[in-house]
Amino acid sequence: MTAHTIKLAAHPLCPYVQRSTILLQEKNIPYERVNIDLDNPPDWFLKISPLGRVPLMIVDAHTALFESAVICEYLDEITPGSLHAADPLEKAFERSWIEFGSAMLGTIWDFYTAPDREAYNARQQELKDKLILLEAQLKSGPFFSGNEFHIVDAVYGPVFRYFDVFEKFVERDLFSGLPKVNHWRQALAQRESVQKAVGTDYAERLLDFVVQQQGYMGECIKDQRASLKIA
Ligand SMILES: N[C@@H](CCC(=O)N[C@@H](CS)C(=O)NCC(=O)O)C(=O)O
Repeated sequence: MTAHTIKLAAHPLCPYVQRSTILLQEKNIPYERVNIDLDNPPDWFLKISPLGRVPLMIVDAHTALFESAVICEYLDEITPGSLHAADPLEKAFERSWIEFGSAMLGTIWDFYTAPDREAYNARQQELKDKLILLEAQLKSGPFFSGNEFHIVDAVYGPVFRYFDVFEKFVERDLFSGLPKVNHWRQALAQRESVQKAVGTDYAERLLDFVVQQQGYMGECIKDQRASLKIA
């Protein structure tokens, strides 16, 4: 167990923060969490955060680490056992697909902020294309590289969580014809560390955030909420 003290500057919706908290939980590392208002960040955070982003991890009250990939690697290294493949090529392969997970988060953002139906459908097709690529990489499961949960799995837990919340607003066939992806998604949803990476109000908070973006999905959410009030 690490003897370091760890403070995590976080945000309740951030998928990159979720990666860090999943690692903290998987590796049983005690930490203090401080949520940051990203629209109005406190001065102490701005002083030590070079990019003004979360997650930011303060180790032993003096060293600020940023970028979730770096934070996850550090947490993995200071504790026994590794949540990476042991073989260098397999490890590099997992890291490549961690990068792909970040690209996917970019597409998810473009999707839920798409200004109109046409852009929304186009982004959804891009997501489907990415899911098809993922399907081709997966082995027998339940996790990305097999039986063991690795850092790459911590990256995709938050990715798939978006679609649990957006279920009513995506085409039914987004996840169809992808048996390995669906199996993996289910295994991640059942993992305690993945479940605990967000609060119980996550879904409502995320839907509110999407409405604030004033895109096509936001309008669909508003319509759905209005129809629920009438019914
Ligand atoms: N590449 C970064 C991305 C982190 C990131 O984009 N965090 C968002 C919240 S999810 C943020 O802090 N945004 C505030 C800003 O960019 O000003 C990582 O992996 O840690």
